[in-house]
Amino acid sequence: MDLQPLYDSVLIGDAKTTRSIVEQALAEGVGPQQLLDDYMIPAMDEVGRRFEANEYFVPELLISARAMKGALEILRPLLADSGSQTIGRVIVGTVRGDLHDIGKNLVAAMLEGGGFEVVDLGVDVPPEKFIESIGETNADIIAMSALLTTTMPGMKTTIEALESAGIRNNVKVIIGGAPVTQRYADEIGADGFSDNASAAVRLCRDLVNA
Ligand code: B12
Repeated sequence: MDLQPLYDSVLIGDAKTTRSIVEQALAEGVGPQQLLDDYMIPAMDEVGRRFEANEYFVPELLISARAMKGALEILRPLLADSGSQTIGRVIVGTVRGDLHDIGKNLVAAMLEGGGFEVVDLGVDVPPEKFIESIGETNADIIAMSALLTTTMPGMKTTIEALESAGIRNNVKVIIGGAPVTQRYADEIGADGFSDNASAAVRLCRDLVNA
């Protein structure tokens, strides 16, 4: 099956076509991970490149994101469908001021698929909410996402808040999102970083020694 139209439909934000190609590809036996890695994520990267080059503007970003999210609703249960038992609990969230959630949702879905229980706090999550959630869930790991250079400092603030609350040693912290780097993770004292959702699962497994 030629899947180039999947790339094109995310790129132009055609949600209906995106969903129907995904459904058809799955029915023909194409794996959900391949659809994401080879077509859908590259299309979002191209959306970002066009935005940077002033060829796309916010409305185009929004409609491409809507197409991506619609198809992710179909893929998410498949990514999560591993049937394995819980090996740890992870709180995921996009930091304060940041509304980007496609990458965060992918990380959450892959973690569920990798056998973790996921508590998803959504987007625009302030440090207090991460801390409150540790108390409520007794999670092993906090996974923070940021897509804006202006919101990345929220990761540092959250780690500082964990320290002030005296619970920094009770929980591992991992970070990610397009502008985030290993260097930044080291700088703010995070326990791990990865630039993609599959590696995030390996990272969490290492951190809980699973
Ligand atoms: C879609 C999109 C939007 C959508 C978001 C919709 C949604 N529900 O998420 C909308 C239209 C709302 C949007 C808004 C804005 N956006 Co925007 N957006 C994007 C775009 C095109 C794609 C992001 C995306 O979904 N990528 C696909 C996912 C799969 O990739 P990802 O998020 O990087 O995630 C992967 C990894 O990073 C990693 N990962 C992610 N999180 C985590 C967490 C952990 C713990 C780990 C381990 C790994 C990990 O795993 C993921 C899967 O492999 C990017 C460009 C880009 N290429 O990044 C710009 C981009 C992020 N946006 C940008 C900007 C400027 C904005 C706005 C300020 C625009 C405006 N003027 O209003 C607003 C800000 C709104 C806000 N307050 O958050 C800039 C940021 C520039 C900067 N340096 O800060 C970018 C880079 C575009 C650009 N090139 O200029 N945006």
